[in-house]
Amino acid sequence: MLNIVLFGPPGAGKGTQSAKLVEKYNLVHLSTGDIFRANIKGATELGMLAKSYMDKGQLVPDEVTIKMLQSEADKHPLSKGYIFDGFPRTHTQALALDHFLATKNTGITMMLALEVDEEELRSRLTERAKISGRPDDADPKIIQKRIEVYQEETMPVKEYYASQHKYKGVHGVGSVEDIFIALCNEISKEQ
Ligand code: B4P
Repeated sequence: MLNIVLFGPPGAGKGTQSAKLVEKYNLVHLSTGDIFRANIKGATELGMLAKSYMDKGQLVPDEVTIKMLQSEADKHPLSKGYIFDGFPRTHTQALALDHFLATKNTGITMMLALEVDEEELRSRLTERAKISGRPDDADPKIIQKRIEVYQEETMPVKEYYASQHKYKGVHGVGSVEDIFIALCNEISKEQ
């Protein structure tokens, strides 16, 4: 199986690149952000809970996120592999993901990380706010909070995969196509 963690700060282009990668490699796309937003739209109990964190730029609690991710992954038992987009975002989530994949006799192949500077992130999210309708993009203070949460809670996940020699960083500024080619080059080294 090809199991990829697509990693990067808010607005790095995880969603953008995942869409292209799932098509090329025929993988199942699991985006925790997208699943939360679908639940918010459907006004489910999970959606209401997630919204209360997301609107403040905070992470949704691990327990809820992990349970939701596993139940979504279980809906695709015949998959050739997964792209985990925006998950894991904490060390606890990373451990849970390894444990979950081990029960299926598989594991993470690699972490692909989109490396983008803060200035560019702020500009992209502010731009996206004009069309996304996302409350977490609309307020510069919330964008700043998301970047800080990323640095404090999510960055340590990089070390977790780097220590297993699975971290592959890619420069995430440039055209969507050029970044996609760089990601594909990293994947081809593993195949
Ligand atoms: P996510 O939905 O994961 O979203 P994101 O980090 O904001 O964006 P992404 O990196 O996917 O950027 P995109 O491609 O859209 O998270 C939202 C929230 O959900 C989190 O803050 C958290 O509260 C919660 N959450 C999610 N997962 C969680 C977890 N595991 N645990 C706890 N909480 C969790 O790109 C951004 C913009 O840039 C777009 O407008 C795009 O068009 C543009 N863009 C992309 N590539 C570009 C390029 N090369 N050049 C210029 N612009 C580009």
